Amino acid sequence: MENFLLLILGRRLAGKPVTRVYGSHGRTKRHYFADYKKAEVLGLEYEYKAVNLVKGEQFSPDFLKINPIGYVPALVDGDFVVSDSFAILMYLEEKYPQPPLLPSDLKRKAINYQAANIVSSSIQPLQNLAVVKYIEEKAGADERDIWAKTHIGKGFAALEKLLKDYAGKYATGDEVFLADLYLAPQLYAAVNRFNLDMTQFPLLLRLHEAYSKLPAFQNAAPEKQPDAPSS
Ligand SMILES: N[C@@H](CCC(=O)N[C@@H](CS)C(=O)NCC(=O)O)C(=O)O
Repeated sequence: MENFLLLILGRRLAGKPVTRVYGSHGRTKRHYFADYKKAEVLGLEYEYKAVNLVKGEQFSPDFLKINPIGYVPALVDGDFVVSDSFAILMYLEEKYPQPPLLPSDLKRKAINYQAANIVSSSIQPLQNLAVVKYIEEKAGADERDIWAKTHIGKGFAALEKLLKDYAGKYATGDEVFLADLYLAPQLYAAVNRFNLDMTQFPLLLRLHEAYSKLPAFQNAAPEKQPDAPSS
């Protein structure tokens, strides 16, 4: 497909204004589904536009107009455009405050920010498509895998320690909050894409299992996206 704009997939409500989310099913790279996960939790109708990262559609002139850095996710709400999962989530949070994405307790809120940032700043960028592709080209597939597992493992070891005093059914209690939205796709990637040995991270493994039982998370899984390969 030449032009991602032609890939109008996902749900639409005829005649109703819709929020549009640009994303990727993420079969071969990180699964940042937090953006539309939030929409799934809220039950918002949105139109999903697939951007094929392996084919480089993120660098097409049309997509670069939406997000000049060439990353998904991006959100278009009417004539407003915003990119980066954190900015998208905070925008949706303020626009639709219920159910809240953060706990009211100050300290738990801070732990949510910390966990989300460990994923988005200290894990995900090190295993992003462009990075692992570069390492594979320079040093081969084995080095690529070692690199990815090392950096995911380092972040997971920190998260395992951080969350042990806060976790309930989910990362910071018995409700799904911001930290869970970041952890779920990172755990999914670690298990399904990088085959990380999760026995070292029993708390995170338990959270991964808990997320897999939630319908909103199931709907946001890469294989459920309209552009997921059938095999
Ligand atoms: N900080 C950004 C990171 C976005 C990002 O790295 N997106 C990846 C997919 S998960 C991407 O578009 N990669 C394309 C590439 O590496 O060329 C966010 O949280 O939205």
